Parts: sequence; structure tokens; C-alpha cells
Amino acid sequence: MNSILVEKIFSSGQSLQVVQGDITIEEVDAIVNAANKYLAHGGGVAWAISQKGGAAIQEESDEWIRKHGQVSHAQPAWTSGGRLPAKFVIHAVGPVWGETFDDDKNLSDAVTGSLQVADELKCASISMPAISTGIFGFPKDRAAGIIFKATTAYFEKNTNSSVKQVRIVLFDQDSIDVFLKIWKTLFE
Ligand code: AR6
Repeated sequence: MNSILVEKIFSSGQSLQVVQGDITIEEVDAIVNAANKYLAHGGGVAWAISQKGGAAIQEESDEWIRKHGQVSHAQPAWTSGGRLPAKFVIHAVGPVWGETFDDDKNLSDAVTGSLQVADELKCASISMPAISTGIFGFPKDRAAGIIFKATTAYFEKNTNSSVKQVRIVLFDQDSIDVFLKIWKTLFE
């Protein structure tokens, strides 16, 4: 079972949570996948989502690539959730650490873009992993600050958004320790 570690409720009533657990069991409107630009879900959280959600996720992803081409940081793709409890999977592409000079902006864009897609899909609740901090090698502390700040900025700019709850779902203890440390510096 996934458990809430900390929560901040903004003046708009929108809520940001850090959750410990497995994103594939989240009972929310949409989960975010940490994808690559080809939507080839071969490793990390992408593989777990694809396995649990069933063949529909990779099939719909392949269809998306055929129609729209490679996925950019700022404009994530989306598919159904297949057999997952979540209705949708939003496929966000974070930066590969060190590949360009725009890593911070590209991660921020991937987070903001995911929230925009969730809004377009009229989602109230969305769960997001620590995008880019696994196979893509983005430093966890730096990513935590960017993910928290991008979500806060989105809430502040979009108080009437359909998105009322954002859950940052962390799998491993190291990520939990780092994200909670950064949370304290920003929100406590
Ligand atoms: N629930 C929540 N978080 C998870 C789960 C889970 N079930 N499993 C792993 N994580 P990564 P990236 C965490 O590598 O760095 C794939 O091959 C994990 O511990 O999945 O953006 C894609 O297809 C880490 O903290 O994503 C891309 O090619 C976080 O999810 C590439 O990896 C992100 O790790 C994307 O790399």
C-alpha cells in the first residue's frame, strides 16, 4: 500500500503530496510515466507500467509515435491506462543528465507539460515519479527542487485547473530521503 509522507495544501485548495510506494497501483485519474522520446518502455518505471498495464500501453504508444513523431519534453504523450487502476498514462520525457545545457528547464517543462495534459484530460488527481532520476541520471536533490517548484508554479498560475491533487510517488528509500530534505527547505 502506498502511504502519504507529507502534504502541502495551497490556498486554492490544490494539494501536493510526497508518497512512498509503487506508482502502478495508484488509484488516480492519471499516472505519469518517465518515458524516452521513442516511447519504448524497456526499463525502469516505464517497464513496470507497461508490464502491469498490459499490451495496450506499448501499442497505443507506438501508434502515438506513428502519428506525432518523437515526444518532446514540453509536450508529453498520453495513452489509456490499460489494466492499471489509473485511467490514463501521461508519458513525460525528462532530460538525460548532461546531454544538453538545458537539463533543468527540460525537466521543469516535462513536469509542467504533464500537468497541462492532465488538465486537458480533465483529471483531478495525478501521480508522478521522480522523472529522469533513474536511468537518465539526473541528480535527485536537484530534480526534487525542480519538480516541487514546477508543480507549485502550475498551481499558482492555474487555480481553476481540474487538477486538484498531485502525488509525487517515490519507490526507493534514497529518493524519499532526498525529496523530503528538499521539501523541508522549500515548504517548512
Ligand atoms: N513506482 C514509482 N517509481 C518507480 C517505480 C515504481 N514502480 N519503479 C522505478 N521507479 P527511471 P528515468 C523510480 O529510470 O531516469 C526507461 O528505460 C526509480 O527508482 O524509470 O526518467 C525509459 O523507457 C527512479 O527514482 O526513469 C527511459 O528510457 C524513478 O522511478 C528511461 O528509463 C525514475 O527512474 C527514463 O529514465
